[in-house]
Amino acid sequence: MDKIIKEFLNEVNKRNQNEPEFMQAVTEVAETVIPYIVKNDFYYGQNILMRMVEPERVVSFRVAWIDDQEEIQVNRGYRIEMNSAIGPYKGGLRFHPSVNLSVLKFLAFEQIFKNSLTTLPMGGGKGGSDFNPKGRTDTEVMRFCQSFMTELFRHIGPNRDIPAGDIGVGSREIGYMFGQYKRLKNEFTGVLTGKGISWGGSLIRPEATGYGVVYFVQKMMEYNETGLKGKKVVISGSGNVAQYAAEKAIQLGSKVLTLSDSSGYIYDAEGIDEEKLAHVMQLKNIKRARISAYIEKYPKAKFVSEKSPWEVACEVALPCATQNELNEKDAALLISNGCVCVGEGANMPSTPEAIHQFTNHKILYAPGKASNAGGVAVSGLEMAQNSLRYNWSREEVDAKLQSIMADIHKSCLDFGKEDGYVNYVKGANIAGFVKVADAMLAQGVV
Ligand code: NDP
Ligand code: 2IT
Repeated sequence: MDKIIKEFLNEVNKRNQNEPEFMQAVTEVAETVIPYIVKNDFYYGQNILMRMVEPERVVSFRVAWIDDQEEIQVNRGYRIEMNSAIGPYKGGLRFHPSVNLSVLKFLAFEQIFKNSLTTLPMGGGKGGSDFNPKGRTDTEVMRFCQSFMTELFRHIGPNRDIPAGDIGVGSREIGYMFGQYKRLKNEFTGVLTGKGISWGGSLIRPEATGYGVVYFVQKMMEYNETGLKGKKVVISGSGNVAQYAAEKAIQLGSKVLTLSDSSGYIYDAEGIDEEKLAHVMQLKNIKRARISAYIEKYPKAKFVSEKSPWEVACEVALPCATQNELNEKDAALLISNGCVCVGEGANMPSTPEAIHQFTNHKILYAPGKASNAGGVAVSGLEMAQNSLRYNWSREEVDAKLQSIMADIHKSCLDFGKEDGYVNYVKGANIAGFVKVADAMLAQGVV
């Protein structure tokens, strides 16, 4: 088996040189899905995984715009249309200086499996730009978004490809891009998700990824006959996903000890409560400040610069910042300090070595494509509401989100049970694969 996997990965690597993040995501899937394919005549011999790792289409384009100093800036924009077997391409847009082809291909590839797990009809895609919104004024961000959409608009559409937010793309950016799309097409459609409530957005979409992570973690804990109440929770990041993961964890009675950004982390031993979290949201979303500003209002907390929060003892860890932010050493430290559960809010935040630590020690570990699927799931619900020309209440959307997260948990159990342990990586990868592979095989050699 190892030989078959190795040969497959060598072949993929030959075609995708210098794409380490993409190869990392493909390797994790290949290691769990190839043994399943080999055991199942229906999938064997169809070159199905090789077809899945090849994007259906990659678009790369110039984004030129003028900054406030009247300097001409040039960025690169992308859209990776990875797989449309079960629905139109769906996935976020990331604006961050680290964005490149490898990062977006890994995200688009993960998105295929994640979207399949949601049970909703969405294919996989991802896009973005190496534009850095940090420190830019609102008008600069608007001009960038308008220029970006002036090219992207011809590749997307409500039945073709429906982008949303990701790192660096929140409601402000979605608004500017939606406005430009509407001008260019003269059509008011659900072409983006994460829209504002008064112009086609869904209630609970801002909360969905973070809430979904915590609903999933709660399911894992319940399966192990425990729960989140009273548990110490360590969270990285302080953006959209981290904020709402913290909110739901607090609501369910756990003690949230940390939040972070790329400069370091804050540790509040008394716990970040709802009032403190409201202050964080004000700092991050309105003032666009750094997380270190937290200690100005709460001086009993401490700010630890240039470090990640995995050194803080906890029962539950929720990495909600970015890829490869939790390495083998961090994983070993978490486990030796008593961590029993890791739920990924970010995409691929744990390195392969860290994942081996979690699975070797048999602690509960959920990969992002399962535990952070709540965001895209509610995006799917936003698309459904746009098509219906109707809005569901907060309670209705939240109930659907909870039921989708419970279904994803069940799919992971169906395919991931291994003598007394649930391997959620295997469960998520195989469950996600089966639906997409079945659709591709039914559609001929595509
Ligand atoms: P935001 O832009 O709202 O927040 C990102 C957070 O992560 C910030 O605190 C940021 O800190 C930190 N961060 C980003 N890059 C780095 C880095 N290189 N090193 C350390 N910290 C970093 O993004 P989201 O909260 O939306 O996204 C967070 C993660 O969740 C991403 O992996 C994303 O792909 C994933 N995700 C998001 C979904 C969504 O619906 N938004 C859905 C599913 C997954 P700083 O400000 O210093 O950069
Ligand atoms: O990684 C993700 O799932 C997202 N950034 C959300 C994608 C979406 O279309 O809502």
